[in-house]
Amino acid sequence: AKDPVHVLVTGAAGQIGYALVPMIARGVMLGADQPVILHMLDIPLAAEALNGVKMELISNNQNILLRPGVVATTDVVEACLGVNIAVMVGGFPRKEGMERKDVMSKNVSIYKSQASALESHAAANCKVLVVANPANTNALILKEFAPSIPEKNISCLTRLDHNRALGQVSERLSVQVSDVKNVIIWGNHSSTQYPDVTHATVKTSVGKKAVKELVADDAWLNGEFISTVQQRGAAIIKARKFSSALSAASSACDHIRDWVVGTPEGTWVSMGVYSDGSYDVPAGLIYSFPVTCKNGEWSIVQGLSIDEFSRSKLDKTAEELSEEKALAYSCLV
Ligand code: NAX
Repeated sequence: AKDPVHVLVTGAAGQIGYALVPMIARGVMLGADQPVILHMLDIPLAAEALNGVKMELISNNQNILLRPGVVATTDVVEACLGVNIAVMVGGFPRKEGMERKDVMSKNVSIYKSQASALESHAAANCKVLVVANPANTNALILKEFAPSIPEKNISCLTRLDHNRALGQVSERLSVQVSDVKNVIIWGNHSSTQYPDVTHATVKTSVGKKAVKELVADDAWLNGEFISTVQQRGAAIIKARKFSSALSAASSACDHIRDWVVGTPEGTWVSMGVYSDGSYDVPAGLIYSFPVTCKNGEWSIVQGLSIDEFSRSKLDKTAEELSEEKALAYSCLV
């Protein structure tokens, strides 16, 4: 039998946590043959709710992967002990009337301290996925304060946006979403993100076709398509009165699974990763790029053509991330 993998979920008593932990327990993230030990962290205010989640997991006999155990705690050190994969969902939400700087400051202090706990107590080569907003900048702070975790191991979630873009194309063309591939989310997980279909394709009965050619409506692709993907999170809040949870949880599983198991040949996905200056994106930002994964490592897809329209979109979202970075650093002093 395989050795169990320790998976940390922070904010596990929250909405996304409640959708995510059963998925992990059922093998959606790492496969049905991979035993998992779940480490669930939340704050003292949510301790009772967290314990309730633990009770539900334990009473669900189908959760065979959980037999080795569930850790539910409000102690960040206990939560981080020996973790191989950390999914950081806990954070401070923006509340009505709060300044951007105040929200940033709360999250900077959370991610600074959780970085230190992971740095000291996680397993060597721990992979980190930050989901909590501002996801890219929280990941950057985590990277800064966990210097012994390789920067290649720290990422943020833009796979939900990627999946939303695939979904929009599949609806528009009335094709299976699994036949659509190679959309790209560039930049920030915010409304400045750039969902790009320039290189996206659809599998058809007569071979692979470009999405641009099949849709044949640049006004839609450069307009409504982009804004729908950018605004999808807000639309779901409006409809559901809560933010997206099941799609966020399922995308987090997609992100980790592809990272660990590898992306299929000829397919790339979007991940927020530490920029090395590819595509003239400033180095030192956590920015969403097209990546392929192999042997547990991602690499940025190189050599894609970027037209003028795309260039300005890539730059705009980079600018926002540079501003967020400056704001985050101003909270540290
Ligand atoms: P909830 O408010 O339901 O849950 C958050 C949980 O985090 C709460 O239980 C809270 O007690 C806990 N928490 C707060 N501070 C903590 C700390 N220091 N340590 C551990 N736990 C802590 O929010 P939910 O809807 O689950 O969303 C979680 C985060 O995901 C939010 O920041 C949200 O903005 C972000 N999202 C990111 C997405 C992405 O694609 N990157 C999409 C979905 C989601 O909006």
